Amino acid sequence: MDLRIRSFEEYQKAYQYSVEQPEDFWGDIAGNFVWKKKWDKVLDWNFKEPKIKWFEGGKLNITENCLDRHLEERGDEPAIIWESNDPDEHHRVLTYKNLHQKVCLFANVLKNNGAKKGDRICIYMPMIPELAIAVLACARIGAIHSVIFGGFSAQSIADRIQDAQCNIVVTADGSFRGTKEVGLKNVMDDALVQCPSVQKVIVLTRSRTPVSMIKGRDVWWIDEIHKAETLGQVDCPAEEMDAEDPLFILYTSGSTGKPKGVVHTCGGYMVYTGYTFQNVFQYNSGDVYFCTADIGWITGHSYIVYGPLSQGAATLMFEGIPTWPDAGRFWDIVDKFKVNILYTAPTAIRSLMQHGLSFVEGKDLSSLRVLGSVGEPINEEAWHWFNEQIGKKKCPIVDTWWQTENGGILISPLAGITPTKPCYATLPLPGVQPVLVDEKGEILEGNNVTGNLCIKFPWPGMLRTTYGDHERCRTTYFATYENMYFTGDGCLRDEDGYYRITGRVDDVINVSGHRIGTAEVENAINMFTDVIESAVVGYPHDIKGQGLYAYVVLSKEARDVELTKKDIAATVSRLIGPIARPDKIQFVYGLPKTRSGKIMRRILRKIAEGEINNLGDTSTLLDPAVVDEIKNNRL
Ligand code: 6R9
Repeated sequence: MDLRIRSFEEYQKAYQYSVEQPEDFWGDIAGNFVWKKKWDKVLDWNFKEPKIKWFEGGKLNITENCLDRHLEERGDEPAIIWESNDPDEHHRVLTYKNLHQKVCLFANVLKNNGAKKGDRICIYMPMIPELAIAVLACARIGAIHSVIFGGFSAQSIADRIQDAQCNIVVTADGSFRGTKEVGLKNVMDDALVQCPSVQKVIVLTRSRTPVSMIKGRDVWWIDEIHKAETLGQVDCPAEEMDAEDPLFILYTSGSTGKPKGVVHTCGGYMVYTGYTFQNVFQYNSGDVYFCTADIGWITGHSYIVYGPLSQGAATLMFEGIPTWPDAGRFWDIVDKFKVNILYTAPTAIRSLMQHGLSFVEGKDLSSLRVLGSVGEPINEEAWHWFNEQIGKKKCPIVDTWWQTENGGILISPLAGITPTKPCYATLPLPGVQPVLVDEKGEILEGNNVTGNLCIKFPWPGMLRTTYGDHERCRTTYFATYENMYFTGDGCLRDEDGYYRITGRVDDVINVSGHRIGTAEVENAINMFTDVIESAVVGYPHDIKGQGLYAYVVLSKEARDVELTKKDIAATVSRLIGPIARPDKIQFVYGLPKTRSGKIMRRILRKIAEGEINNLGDTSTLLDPAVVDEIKNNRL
């Protein structure tokens, strides 16, 4: 069976087949990939433990699918097209041949520095081709990569490196973002003080930011490449991996505790990202595909690197930001490279919208055929602007809903095939069985219902565990409702059976498409010297989708209120990273609590949203007077 769905009837057929005979369906799809040895059993699962095994007994290496298998047919075609932060720096094109060579060479560098199959390798790099090369080189030798987004603090990096016990770090001196130069190696050095497991740090030169290099531990990327070349280590056989061997760890925030290391495995993840890339975007050979995400997030893993490359696509990587040198940068890139498929985030669309149409006018966007959105619910205004001003009403918009834990897109239109509706992720992809449940866990049948979104059957790209703590994986995702994966999202199914995601129903806040756990931010705020306690909630934000609103109780009156707020924000930045800085901080005398001491976030959320006349029942509060004080002083 061919991977590609070409009509709505084909979609319906594939969907039915995938539900009635999931093992046959996914076995057929997996047949489109290169395996060193075929699997013995397509699926073995229960959501109780949970235990999820796809393609058991199958042997493969994902990089053979992303690189080697394309060499003959499209070795000289672009694999990665790279656009610098600086529009005056020449762009780079890496063909499949180039990329294959560079990955093999760097894989040997990793080996020369002690890397082995199963090792965890931390990657903290700018959005340059070497980041993708490092990721693929890990996969080549069977090491498990853990990519950390460039905006995280030293403390967050240290937490992640310790959790995974990484022995090697790959980083760069610094990165460029707009007019800013951001140090990476020095942040990493601060983290490494707490990370005795790290034996080697490989440092790429990008920004020429001065860095410290520790003898015996730190080595330059370029020197190591030269060494490997001198030794003639140009080839690197792809390590034979079990379908269920881990491919990577990616940390993500939940409603409680520290971020969890979501684990994805080689076989299922490969099949799922390749299949969904083909079908959602309807990629045609020769198309230029541009996903504006950062490889530090799951969207970058699945839809800049693995999905597109396994399908032989030309994937465009952009180092900079959408608003520099001006708010027309995305459109310049589309024009320059004749981009056919553009996959971006609502927060970017809203921010560009706000700058006005002058940045769109005069740009040739006629190459665009498909537009995509991901990361958070897209509001109606942004959807229409994207459709009219960018797609000129001729490009289908695929509003793709999925999560880090899912590996790939779960609910989305197929471009040009599924009729779209503004703000709707529409229908599940083949193999995905969504259900809506009410608070009690009853399944809501039929249409025109709203509930919590769960998935009742496994799909190949789903997480297998959370690193080092399987029980946490069970309690977070599989214990809320029996025999179902719980997404944490609220959702509506309309009269046509179309799905519309309404947002998180747990204590996770989606700021500019980044998941931030309220507990994490509260813990950081509470580390500030004069803070007794705090509560963080989300509120609607014009550009970011949601902003962070912090209510803080101080032990003594702040000497300088504004400065203290800045100090608290700086503390959060230091402990988590700038992405978690609260947008608003309100000092309060107390938090609204029930008699059992539980903070009533519902009330705080309403106040932050400005709905102060509709707070609902406050009679169970220990001290209802605190609510008036908070209301009167709201920001
Ligand atoms: C891929 C990614 C996951 C959370 C998810 C949901 C929100 C993502 C969405 C969407 C509405 C969409 N989300 N895509 N909400 N419509 N098309 O973003 O993963 O960073 O783990 O975030 O993002 O709330 O639960 P991740």
